[in-house]
Amino acid sequence: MARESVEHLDALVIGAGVSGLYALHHLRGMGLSVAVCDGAGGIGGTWWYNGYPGARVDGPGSPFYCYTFADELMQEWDWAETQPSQAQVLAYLEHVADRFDLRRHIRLNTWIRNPRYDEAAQRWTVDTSTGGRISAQFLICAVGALSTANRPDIPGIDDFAGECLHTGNWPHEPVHFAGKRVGVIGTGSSGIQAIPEIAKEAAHLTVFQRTPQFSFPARNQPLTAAELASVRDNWDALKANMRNFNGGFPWPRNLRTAAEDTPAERQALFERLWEEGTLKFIVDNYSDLLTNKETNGMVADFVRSKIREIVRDPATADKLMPDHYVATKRPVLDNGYFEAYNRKNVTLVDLREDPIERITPSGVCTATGVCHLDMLVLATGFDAISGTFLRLNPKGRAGLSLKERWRERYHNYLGLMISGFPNLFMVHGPGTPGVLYNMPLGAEREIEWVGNCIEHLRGESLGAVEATPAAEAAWAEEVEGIANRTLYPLTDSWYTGANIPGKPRQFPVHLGGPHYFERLSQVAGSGYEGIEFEAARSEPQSALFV
Ligand code: N01
Repeated sequence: MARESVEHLDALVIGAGVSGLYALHHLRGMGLSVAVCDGAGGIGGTWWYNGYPGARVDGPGSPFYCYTFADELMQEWDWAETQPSQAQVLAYLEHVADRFDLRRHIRLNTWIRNPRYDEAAQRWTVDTSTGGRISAQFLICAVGALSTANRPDIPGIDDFAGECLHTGNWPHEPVHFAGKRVGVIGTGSSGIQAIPEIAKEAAHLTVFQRTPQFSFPARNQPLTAAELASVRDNWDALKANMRNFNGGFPWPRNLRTAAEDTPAERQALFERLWEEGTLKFIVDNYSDLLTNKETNGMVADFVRSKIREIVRDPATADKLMPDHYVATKRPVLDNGYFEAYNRKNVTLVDLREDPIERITPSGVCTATGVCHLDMLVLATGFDAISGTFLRLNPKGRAGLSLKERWRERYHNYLGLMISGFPNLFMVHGPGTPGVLYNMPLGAEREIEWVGNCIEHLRGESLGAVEATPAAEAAWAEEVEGIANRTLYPLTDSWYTGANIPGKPRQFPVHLGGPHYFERLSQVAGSGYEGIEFEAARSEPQSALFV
């Protein structure tokens, strides 16, 4: 390709989801020339891809899954439900893109390929799927923590003759279940949201469950005008609380431990939280839920008793009994999941006692027989957190690929930088609070820090910025040290990488909540401890794009 055809930018953002949209807004606002490329046909990232029936925000409640950078967004956008649907969140992101004139710097249907660092130029070069080549001083990987769908390696899966859809890559055309025999493999958040909706329409639904899940009532309901007005009136205080409280939502956690209450008080708390619904069942539960096996066991017993109350057939209820520590797999919220098993057209197959042997053109063959199906829905999750960075596989100093660098561990500093990969920043990468924090708010805060770091570099006329290996080692100890004080690492989950065969086992989420962001401030305030800046080797390339 001719040298002249290379486009020069200050920053290239990969991904037009929640993080990429804000990265564009923030970095462009700093005066940088920025473009966003995304392989999808629309903006929204995760919210563009996951349009399966029942998909909705499964956090502690609306309208706090949102950006905070512009107050007018909260004042102008009418959130309609306490657990907004995928369509509502996508519409909100479309509104943000229009409101802040982001679209002119976003290129859709454009995959980034072969990112490589040029040590002499101190810049990244990438090829695009549309035949272009871009050179950028900074590469911002806003590629998503749950964006590489996990298609299970079940023998015969490609032979299935009916429609085979993955929840994480759902078609944008209407999908019809009426009159069909549908199979769903997977009972994580996506499967549990989709199952009650598919059951309402399908002739028959067979659910293939490998691990039973703890799921709590979402209790989705309309957000009233009075509730929204109250949030708007108190937005400054609520916004401050979102930053101060664990998880990035504006409610303090319950500070009591289970041992401080009597059995009757504990039962009353669990009942109240169950009735209230939303992820508050976890957030407002006892503070030692995730550190004390006994407390966790009490909560587990309570949820199991609720499953038995809801599911009428005792044999089906038995199969639905979860046996891991509550909330050490991502807690699930549902709108009628357990109730769906009371329908005549829903069957549960417990893969622990009746494993899938293969998929045939006509259905799923388990140890005990064949289940004939017209449609198969794979709700089998994602190669989470590290997966999409590895798929991008940037090549840093001396051509070292990320796949080689991360062969055994996801080395990183602050979850934002990787030694050997100068001028590359991750958003919601391994080592950030990412998936266990309010993701739009977390993205804003991570990107603000990245912006400050870039401003520092440019202010000092430096050319490159890079984490040191020593800082990475200390960071790994910090992240793991916090995780090891909890029950999380004891469970096989997508957090630990156990859902992907061959993936290194590592708990890559910083569980410090607001403490993580204090650490970011400390690092910047100390003159970027753990980070090396390199003198500029040449005059900055003039930006050809504004
Ligand atoms: O994926 P999952 P998900 N054979 O990995 C099973 C977020 N999210 O898409 O547990 C049979 O949780 C697997 O079984 P097991 C949220 O953070 C947010 O549901 O590994 N089964 C499991 O049951 C969530 O946690 C929203 O034994 C197989 C399921 O498939 C994350 O995304 C909505 C299998 C996968 O569950 C991922 O959720 C939805 C196999 N070969 C999701 N392979 C919001 O609304 C896997 N499974 C914000």
